Amino acid sequence: MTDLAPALLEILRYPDPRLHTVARPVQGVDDRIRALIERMFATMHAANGIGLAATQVDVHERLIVIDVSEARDQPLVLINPEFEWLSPETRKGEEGCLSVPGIYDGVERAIAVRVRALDAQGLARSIEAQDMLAVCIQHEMDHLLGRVFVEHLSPLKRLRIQSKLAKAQREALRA
Ligand code: K1U
Ligand code: ZN
Repeated sequence: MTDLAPALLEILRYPDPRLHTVARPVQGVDDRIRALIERMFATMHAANGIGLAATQVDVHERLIVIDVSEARDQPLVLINPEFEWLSPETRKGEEGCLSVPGIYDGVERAIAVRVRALDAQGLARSIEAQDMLAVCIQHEMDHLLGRVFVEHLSPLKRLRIQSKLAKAQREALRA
């Protein structure tokens, strides 16, 4: 028997207004959600990302997949995540986003977090994270609130990014 690879999902691109939708809680962790999780991991890996929020694939439910490991063998699923604690200490680090391709800039984030969430079996977990995992969780939790990382940057930087992306899109259409 051959296992079919999960179908990839389309990732919304900034400034698509759907990226500003606030996600609603997942009502039940069932086979529909588990199939979505599988497709989100496949989509994230195919795009060489370390995280993906359901918002980015136009599903407006509180669901995140993450894998910050080098070997891509430490998948983390956060369903209905809520912060329990954010460290008062912050650090500015470089971020990217699969919805804002080719743009990287510094964002100030808490250096450690604790999050409560359900896993893919529907079990409640409390996860402590630091370094890249903590940054990635904060970035993805922002997506669920309809926030894209460029909204942490100055209005001037945001304008420059928007025109750079519009130019790239015009060139792609002409090619
Ligand atoms: O949400 C996303 O679009 C995924 C995003 C996650 C993320 C990367 C870096 C900092 C915070 C959150 C990405 O995976 S962007 C592409 C990427 O693989 C990457 C970019 C910069 C550093 C490390 C990874
Ligand atoms: Zn992102």
